[in-house]
Amino acid sequence: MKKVAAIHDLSGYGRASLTVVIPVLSCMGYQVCPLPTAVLSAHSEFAGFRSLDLTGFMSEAIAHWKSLGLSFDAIYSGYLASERQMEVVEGFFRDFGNERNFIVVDPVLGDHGALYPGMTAGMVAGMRRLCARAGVITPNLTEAALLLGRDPRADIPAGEAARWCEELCATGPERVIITSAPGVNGRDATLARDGKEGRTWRVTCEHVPASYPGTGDAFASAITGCLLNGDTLPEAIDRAVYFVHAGIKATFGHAGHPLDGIDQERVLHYLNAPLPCYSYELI
Ligand code: PXL
Repeated sequence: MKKVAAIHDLSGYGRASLTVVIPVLSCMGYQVCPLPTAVLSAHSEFAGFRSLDLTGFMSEAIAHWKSLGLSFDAIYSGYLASERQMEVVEGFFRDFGNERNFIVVDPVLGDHGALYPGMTAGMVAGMRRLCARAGVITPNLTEAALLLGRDPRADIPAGEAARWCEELCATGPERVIITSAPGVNGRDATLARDGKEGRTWRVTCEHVPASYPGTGDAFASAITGCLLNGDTLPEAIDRAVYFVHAGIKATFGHAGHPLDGIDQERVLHYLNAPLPCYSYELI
């Protein structure tokens, strides 16, 4: 059984982080080993959320894992609750990263042109350092702009995000995947650059006029599972987009509260279904 160290928070309400990461990767047949970064009453887009920072506990848990001699096939980090945590996670990458596994960093910082509540400039800098040590990073368009020091509120033309993938690759990660980028004809694009191969891929899908927190976690978890499965980079983004889009459509059809996230429970089986067709393109 392949094992994934999952460094994310546990949000009690509103599907995000570990409540998304664990079901997606378990459903794909991987053992998830959570290293919780914080416990929240609900994800941070709910006003008045309460958060318990677990930075001190993380160091103790890591020391215990080292004493157990654990190893992982993938290391996958997401929402971190403090600048100090970024250093702890950097240490984790140094201690547990090796030539037989890979590191995925989902640089959870913000969306729709703004930082999430509680995120600071120092945390953006810390996330940049973590991304430099990762094999794969999965920023949304806002996070890509923040990592590159650009204005996250600026509208960008279709095509610009592909250049951002190249720029982000030059900062360290071998593979850069940018989600929620503008595509042509009003479609949404997901772009993936393999820096070693020097190729950039694109998958587009219909734009759905709704926004659900946690879709980035569903996407990055599916990417991690697909790469563990041996998918190529374009196959992985194709499958992850297919799954997340199914989740969005399953949710968009009813009048539930968008902050509850996507109805993943109704679409988890898509993760193990054959793709109806490939839609990736080389750009
Ligand atoms: O989906 C990313 C995420 C993870 N964890 C927490 C969040 C968010 C996004 O809002 O608030 C606590």
